Amino acid sequence: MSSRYDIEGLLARFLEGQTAAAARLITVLENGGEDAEKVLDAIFSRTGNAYRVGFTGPPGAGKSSLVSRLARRFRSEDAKIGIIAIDPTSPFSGGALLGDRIRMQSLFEDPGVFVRSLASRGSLGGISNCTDEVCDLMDAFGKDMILIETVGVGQSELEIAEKAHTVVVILVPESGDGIQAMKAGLMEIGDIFVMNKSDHSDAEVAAMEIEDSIKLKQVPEGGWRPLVVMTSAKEDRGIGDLAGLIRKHREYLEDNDLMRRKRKKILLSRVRNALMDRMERRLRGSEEVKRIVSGRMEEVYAGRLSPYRLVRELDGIVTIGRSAGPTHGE
Ligand SMILES: Nc1nc2c(ncn2[C@@H]2O[C@H](COP(=O)(O)OP(=O)(O)OP(=O)(O)O)[C@@H](O)[C@H]2O)c(=O)[nH]1
Ligand SMILES: [Mg+2]
Repeated sequence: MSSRYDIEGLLARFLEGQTAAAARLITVLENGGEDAEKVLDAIFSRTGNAYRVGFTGPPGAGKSSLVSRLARRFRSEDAKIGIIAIDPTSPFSGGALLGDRIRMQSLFEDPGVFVRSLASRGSLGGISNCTDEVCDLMDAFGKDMILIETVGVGQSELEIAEKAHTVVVILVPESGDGIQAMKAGLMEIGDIFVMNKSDHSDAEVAAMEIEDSIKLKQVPEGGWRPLVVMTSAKEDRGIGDLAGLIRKHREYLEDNDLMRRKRKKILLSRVRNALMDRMERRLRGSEEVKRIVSGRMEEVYAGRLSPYRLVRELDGIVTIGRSAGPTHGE
């Protein structure tokens, strides 16, 4: 199969540190398929160094504003930063619901900050299908820290906990966010809770509510009890405190050998997912399976053959792996 891209050329320029090549390779990853796999194979040995921080919270809480402030802060300490902003796919949710959202792309002219938006899997928010892969690419590109912003509206954003070393949950004083956060399971995944927009009244009370619910949380001996910090991205306050807490959580993971364990866990689940993905693609693409299934369905409809029996028969007949189907993203 001929490639749409000059992968070798792009990789060579990527290894020279060319941002344009990195951006192009992310597009290759987003499109999936054999090209994406080729890229991932080539860069894998260079990954495993970047520290990933996930930011989640309700729409408009100030995630992008805070991530931008933090990125500047880390840059002043000379860290190379990658930012992944996961945007809702639907054009409808972009306007009214999200209001005057801050777009990060335009905020940075600094080549030490690499910003990329990815389309989310769900139309309201959550994670993108290729978050791990794009993190790998930024990691291999030499980024020390990767900041990932997801919109916390459903369940899928909880997956950020499997991709980030530290999860920061951003809440705002208004609209009973604290209660919402607990309901949505954010309480379980947050390592750090931020009460942003502390320039508004009620921020202190709201932060104390969060503190109270964290006190009730069961944390095993020697485990991490989430910390709370108040910030104002607008007035540039509390950013140093937040950066300090992220560092503290990182030290906790390092001191308890949790970084290595987390990496192993992530890699194991990636192998599982890639395997399932591949098997499914092959199965879907198999003409033999299609032919046999459609040929026998009348018997199933008539009640003479159970679905399970049909699948057992298929299991014996089909050699999964010979007929590769269309690859994902095509
Ligand atoms: N008063 C006040 N406004 C803020 C603060 N932080 C962000 N904002 C404003 O809140 C609005 C939303 O900020 P964003 O940073 O886009 O929020 P977000 O969480 O990234 O939003 P989505 O990505 O759309 O979910 C913008 O108008 C910001 O200027 C803050 O600390 N105080
Ligand atoms: Mg945002």
